[in-house]
Amino acid sequence: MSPVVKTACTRDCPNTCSLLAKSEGGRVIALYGDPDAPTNRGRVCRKCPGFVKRVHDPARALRPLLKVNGAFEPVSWDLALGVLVEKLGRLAQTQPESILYYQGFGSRTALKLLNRRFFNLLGPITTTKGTICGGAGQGAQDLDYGARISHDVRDHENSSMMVLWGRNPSVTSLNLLPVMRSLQSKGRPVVLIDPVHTASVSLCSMWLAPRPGTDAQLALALSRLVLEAGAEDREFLENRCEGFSAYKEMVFSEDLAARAAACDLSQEEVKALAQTLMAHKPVSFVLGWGLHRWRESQVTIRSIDALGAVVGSIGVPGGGVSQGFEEYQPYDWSVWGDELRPNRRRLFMPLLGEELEKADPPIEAALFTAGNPAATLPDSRRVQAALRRIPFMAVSGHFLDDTASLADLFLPATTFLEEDDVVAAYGHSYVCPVNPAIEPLGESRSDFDLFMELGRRFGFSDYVKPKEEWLKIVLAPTLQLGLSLEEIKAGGAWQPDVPHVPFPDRVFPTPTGKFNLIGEFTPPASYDPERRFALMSVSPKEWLCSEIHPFPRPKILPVTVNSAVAESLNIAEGEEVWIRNSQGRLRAQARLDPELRADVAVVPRGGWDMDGCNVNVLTQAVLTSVGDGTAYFESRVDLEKIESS
Ligand SMILES: Nc1nc2c(c(=O)[nH]1)N[C@H]1C(S)=C(S)[C@@H](COP(=O)(O)OP(=O)(O)OC[C@H]3O[C@@H](n4cnc5c(=O)[nH]c(N)nc54)[C@H](O)[C@@H]3O)O[C@H]1N2
Ligand SMILES: Nc1nc2c(c(=O)[nH]1)N[C@H]1C(S)=C(S)[C@@H](COP(=O)(O)OP(=O)(O)OC[C@H]3O[C@@H](n4cnc5c(=O)[nH]c(N)nc54)[C@H](O)[C@@H]3O)O[C@H]1N2
Ligand SMILES: [Mo]
Repeated sequence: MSPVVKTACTRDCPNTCSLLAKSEGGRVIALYGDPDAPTNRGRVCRKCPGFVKRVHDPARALRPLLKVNGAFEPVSWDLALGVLVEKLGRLAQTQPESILYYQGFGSRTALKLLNRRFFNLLGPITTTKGTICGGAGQGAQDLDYGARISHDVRDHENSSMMVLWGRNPSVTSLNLLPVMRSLQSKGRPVVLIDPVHTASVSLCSMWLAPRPGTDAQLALALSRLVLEAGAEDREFLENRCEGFSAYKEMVFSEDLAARAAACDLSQEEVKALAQTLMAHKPVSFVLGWGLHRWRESQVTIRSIDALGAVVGSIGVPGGGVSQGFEEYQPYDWSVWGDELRPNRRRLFMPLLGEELEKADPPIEAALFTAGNPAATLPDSRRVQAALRRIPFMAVSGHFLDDTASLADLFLPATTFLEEDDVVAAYGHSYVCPVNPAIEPLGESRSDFDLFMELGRRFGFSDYVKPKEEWLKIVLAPTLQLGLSLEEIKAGGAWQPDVPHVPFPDRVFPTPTGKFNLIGEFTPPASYDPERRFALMSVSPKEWLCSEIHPFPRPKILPVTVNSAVAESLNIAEGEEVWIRNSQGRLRAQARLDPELRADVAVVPRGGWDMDGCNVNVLTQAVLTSVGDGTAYFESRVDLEKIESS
């Protein structure tokens, strides 16, 4: 009989689904949902079967490769590590700041805390700051609540209404689908707010498509209608909030007509949503990461937090403005070892191209793990040019993607199906086992094995420890709460210290103990207003970020636009178009959707530059003003039919 192991998906996705992996003769032959897991309960998403193919894809790079005269040649691990240790060792002695470590978002398991520890032991090297994922939301909620703490996914069943705001659960949040269905079966509305006509629209009871980036106006309009009706949570606003009078003044500074016009919704739509909010309490607001990708994301998110306060959602069962969980919550963060190097240099990840150009001293050697910055960072051509200038670049990954192909040294990494680890989630609070379904393929090595070997070669004797010992150290805070590693490894467990309902006493970890209401709002100016379309590079259903696999990778980027707008531009379904802006242009294939807003062009994110599918050729590198996130969606474009000659 083929062995079956319990494991979990470690891909960068909020669901962190518990899985069963079946193998035969060193191959994974099936991967499916663990029916015993309380999170995904046997379900998996469209990406899951692809992971098996990805692991065994003939294109996977399974040997260390060294670039000689511009071409990769297979070398032994011993030689590869020798080269890496020589470069890092020499620079660590002379100018540690000229070493860069870049840890991507590809995999954030417990043992991956040790990657950064190695570099902290090595010296005051350069690393990154800021994020290309969810920093803006975190920063915004820290301002309001003092800490970003979401309602447990199990608490959403207590909601009388759910508002999904800038989230696409049909693609990215499988675990929310049963809750959405269950609420609706009891007559409880599930509302979607998204400028894009996504696959989630048909799963919801109401859909509002505001002008992208203007959601704060909608939230303020809704607050005004609730306050005018006297349906607000006055006790909370007056006694548990800072800044109610300034907030109220801001809310009443514009009328409904002006706000509705600003977010390009009809007054009737806004009123209908306000009525629904007032008729169904408690409301859970569930935010997505789409909201984070605007320069002034914090205004949007803080306005939604404030709306949550107005309708009485804060600190009550079935309420909340939930945005995600701290995936490092179960771990002892001191393992990172950052206190060893408090003043080291950090380059902004969202601005990496420019940061590398300016770096003084310049980066001489870099190691990239679990990231594909040449494709996933904004303004990617500038990033690529800067990466090319790094004299020695090492990449640990799975495929020779846009980043790996620029490397001087490639180190083959294992996938999660070959790893022994533990993983927590940013979409729920269940800690999951990562158990190997198969032995590492080819010569691939886990990050853990790579870094332990580097530690050994550098003589970091306290660093080099067996895996189980490190797991117990990293997980110490959780194990102290009574869970055992054996229990986690046998199928997972809920984190004991995560509340179902945060802030139940309505006291907040802010300086005053009160919830901070946003008090200032200047409508953000559009970044590139003369261009017709907001370029919405959203999560594709079939793959995750740049981990495209293994069906022949698309060689042309699909772009979806409104049908009438396409017609006015003389563009028909399937025709080729240029998507262009001041940064560059990309060839794409038009898809038409009559229900899409007229001012958006929607493309899947994560495509590779070598396939001509990398949308980040066109995205500007702009930091969010709070949280050091990346304002990918500020970029605007025009479309133009490519006339066949
Ligand atoms: N299949 C699949 N799953 C994934 C991923 C993937 O690439 N593919 N990526 C993973 C990662 S890294 C993350 S961070 C999560 C992301 O999970 P989600 O946040 O659910 O996904 P996104 O597609 O990034 O954004 C969600 C929606 O936000 C909308 N949006 C953008 N701007 C605005 C705005 O101004 N207002 C409003 N109301 N909506 C807006 C977009 O149109 C989009 O449909 O998913 C994870 N899961
Ligand atoms: N235009 C646009 N761009 C975006 C976004 C957007 O909305 N629009 N969203 C952004 C978001 S939310 C995110 S999270 C980022 C993600 O961007 P990245 O951090 O670059 O992550 P991935 O694209 O998932 O690439 C991960 C790489 O690491 C490798 N890998 C996976 N697991 C491991 C491992 O355990 N060890 C090692 N050594 N390698 C591993 C994979 O093979 C893959 O090559 O993209 C961002 N880019
Ligand atoms: Mo992300």
